[in-house]
Amino acid sequence: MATAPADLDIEAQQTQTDGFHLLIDALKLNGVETIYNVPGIPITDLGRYAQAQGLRVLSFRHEQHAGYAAAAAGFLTKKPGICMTVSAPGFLNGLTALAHATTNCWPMILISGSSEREVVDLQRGDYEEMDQLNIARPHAKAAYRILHAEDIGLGVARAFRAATTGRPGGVYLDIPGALLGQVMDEVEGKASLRGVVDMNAASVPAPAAVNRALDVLKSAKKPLMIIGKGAAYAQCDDKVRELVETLGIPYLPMSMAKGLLPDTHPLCASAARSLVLKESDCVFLVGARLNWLLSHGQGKGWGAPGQKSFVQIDIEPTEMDSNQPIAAPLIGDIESCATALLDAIGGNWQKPPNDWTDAVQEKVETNVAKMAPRLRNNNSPMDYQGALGVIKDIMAEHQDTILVNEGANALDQCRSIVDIYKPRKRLDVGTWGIMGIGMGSAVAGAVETGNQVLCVEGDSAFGFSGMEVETICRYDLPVCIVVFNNNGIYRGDGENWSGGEDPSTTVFVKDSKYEMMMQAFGGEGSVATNPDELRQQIHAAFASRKPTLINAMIDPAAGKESGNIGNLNPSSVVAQRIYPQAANQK
Ligand code: ADP
Ligand code: TZD
Ligand code: MG
Repeated sequence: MATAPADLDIEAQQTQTDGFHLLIDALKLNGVETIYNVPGIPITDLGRYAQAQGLRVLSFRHEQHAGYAAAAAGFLTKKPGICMTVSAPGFLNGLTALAHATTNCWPMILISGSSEREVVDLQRGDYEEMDQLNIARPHAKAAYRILHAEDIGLGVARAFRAATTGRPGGVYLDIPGALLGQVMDEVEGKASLRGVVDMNAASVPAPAAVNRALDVLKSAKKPLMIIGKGAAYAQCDDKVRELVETLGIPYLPMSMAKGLLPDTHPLCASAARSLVLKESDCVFLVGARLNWLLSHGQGKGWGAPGQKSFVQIDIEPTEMDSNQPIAAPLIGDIESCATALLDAIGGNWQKPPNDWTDAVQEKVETNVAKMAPRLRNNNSPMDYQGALGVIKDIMAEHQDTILVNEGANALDQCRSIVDIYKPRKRLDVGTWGIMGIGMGSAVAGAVETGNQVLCVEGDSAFGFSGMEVETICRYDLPVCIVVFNNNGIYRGDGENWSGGEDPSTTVFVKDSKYEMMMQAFGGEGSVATNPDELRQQIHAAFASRKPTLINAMIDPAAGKESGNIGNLNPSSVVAQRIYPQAANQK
């Protein structure tokens, strides 16, 4: 049984350990190397001791960004990313990121200190009082609280198992401050810890399901694969590639699956997206959900209703039929499913008819050729194509670079223009399309891989996490941030339709000097007014590997309202009548 330190005499203390060290050892036993953290009561010493015990503890300026870093680390490494926060407000700041991890099916553990249970539960008004466990529960895959030092091993094991096994997600672990100070016998304490065995346990599909899937795929004349970030997460890159190439089916990579196969692969149909979504008669989803990002598999862009049959690989059984009827569900992990499919195929597979694959290839070539000259302009101020033409070249030259991307136009255009060549090299706004993942993802990208990071950030998007530039400088990370500065959200030329003096709701201070934010902390800051300057400045940043921010001046009139998803905005019948300016501004 755990006891409070005051009850022990000095001699006994020599053979005791405490909650702090049991928790650190439990994390280490489960493979944790890095903690993304913001210190404060009651976890300040937990961070210090963890650092002293050989963990890398990176402190951020705001918990949300520590959390986004942990979420991205989960995606990149297939192990839970760990975020550590103080109670109530720190916890809530981190919770957004935990919900983001859960939504994206990434493993993450949010460890938050909490106040005195006895005081919180009677609502007596403790320092940073909050019933955190109950608040976390609906936003997490699982949520646990550890009350006794001897349960630390159990609680941590539960958290790792829940975060990783099956569909991954975010787990909340509530650590009342008093737990950290509890003591128990060191030998017993050590024996109470558990390392989770087979964390990402395989889940093998039933043979009948494999045969059914192959039958549906065989009967297709115009099949299409859609590969999602679940497949990138699964880290069975060679198997996925073998599956695509054996089947010979054109594929669309979802945003964070770009690079799982190089975007320049002959079967990549990204540049023929509209054609393949509309014309295909069978869609094979591999670690991708038919959610809003794919218009739920319906609507004009998907061709006539009932035209397609669906095959889907997913580790989560309830994903099947969540939007369209799935003719052949393959419930299992991607590696096991791909292996089973390839084994069942053996050497016996008839690739799809040439008229389909040729038509797709032709459309890809036409569209790529049409876009090419637009990416070569040297306009000043820049448009998105001119600036992204440079980024495209840089990513082709430096294929291990991790590209972090957020914004509206800055996101949508970058996703379609910039090719990715290797798996898990693109970190972006994910399933929610959130702004603010930028600097946290950049830190995780640099720390978890050691690779150069290049951030393409809308000026609004950057603002959500801009203060973490100090974090990037403090740890001297090889991060080059390009702020696409068009003076605002979507566009920088919005007007206040009341005629009043306040700026429009979507514009910022004109020509803001974002580069000075980097200079303030000792990094390199510069301004690029045309694509040639941008190229030169990114080359310099990559050569030095110094924290760099390039303020890239984009034409304020170049963007579209909400980028590619303006259609999701509700429309007002009154507006069309009384704000004639609205027509000019979109
Ligand atoms: P995207 O946004 O790229 O389309 P989603 O996040 O919508 O991708 O979908 C990812 C899917 O992958 C989720 O439904 C998740 O359950 C699934 N998934 C995650 N890991 C694995 C895995 N190892 N094997 C199979 N499916 C997985
Ligand atoms: N808040 C959060 C957390 N997520 C969001 N997605 C939004 C607000 C709404 N939003 C977008 O969807 S994109 C965007 C916001 C505020 C910024 C777009 O402006 P930008 O990019 O400067 O980042 P462009 O290049 O000007 O379009
Ligand atoms: Mg902008």
